[in-house]
Amino acid sequence: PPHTQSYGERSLNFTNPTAKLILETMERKKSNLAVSVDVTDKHDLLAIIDAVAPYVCMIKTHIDIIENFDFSLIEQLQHLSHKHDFLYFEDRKFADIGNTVALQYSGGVHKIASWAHLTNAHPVPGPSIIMGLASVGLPLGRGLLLLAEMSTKGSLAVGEYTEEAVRMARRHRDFVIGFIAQTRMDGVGAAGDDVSGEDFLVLTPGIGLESKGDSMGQQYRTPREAVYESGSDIIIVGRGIYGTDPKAIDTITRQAERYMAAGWAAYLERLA
Ligand code: 6AU
Repeated sequence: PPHTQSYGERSLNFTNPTAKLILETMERKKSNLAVSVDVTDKHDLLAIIDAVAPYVCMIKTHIDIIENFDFSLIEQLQHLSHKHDFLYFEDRKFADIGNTVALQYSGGVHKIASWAHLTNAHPVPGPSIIMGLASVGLPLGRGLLLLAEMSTKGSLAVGEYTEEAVRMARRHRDFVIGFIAQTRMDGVGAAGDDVSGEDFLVLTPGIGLESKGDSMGQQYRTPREAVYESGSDIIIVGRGIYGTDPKAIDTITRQAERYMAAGWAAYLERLA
């Protein structure tokens, strides 16, 4: 089963170039940490990325929350990813018909497909959302994650919905490389199909070492609970790292180092 293989070995389980690059980067940097930098000022965004980048395999953005966005920011983001060897995941959570998501993914002011290696989508519209996004992303070698589960209290993405999300992904392995989920999804909802050797990446948000949640329904588990107990591949950490003061760069750097160590220790424990 994939979660007992090393990240490096698992790059051979995928044909999608972004999936391979993610796994090779994790192996090279010895990091299964993605930092979610949910700040609204582009200067804070760039400063935090520059500080945490040595400890991450991936930076997750919400590019539409940036107040002072202009396209030169994208060039600066790309400079940082080359300097520090990590990938970008734009957490856009597409959820519309194929034609609309293709336009949202390729166009507008953000031109997400031109710079984000990875993005995500809600499976709620059915397979057409994958077809729409793949029409833009596949020729560029991009990857897609489906939201099979959510970290929030009362999430509707459970049971049959989660299983159907996995079946949708299974039919589009060239583009859908994994899930936003709280547990492993290989073989879920297989119903007689041969899924031996199946490998999906599992990226898990809702990670915190101190807090158990926030006042708006977010729920946190530790890196060890996610990676060792639930078989997650990448931990996504936001406020646990950047806290409440985006200018406190030294604290942010120390926290990134700490979450990286916790995530990697849980992975080594899982392999052993
Ligand atoms: O660590 P936090 O709580 O500060 O931030 C978690 C980040 C946020 C959410 O938009 C995102 O992870 N997220 C997602 C994603 C990544 O798709 C899904 C989910 O179920 N829960 C969640 O928090 O940027």
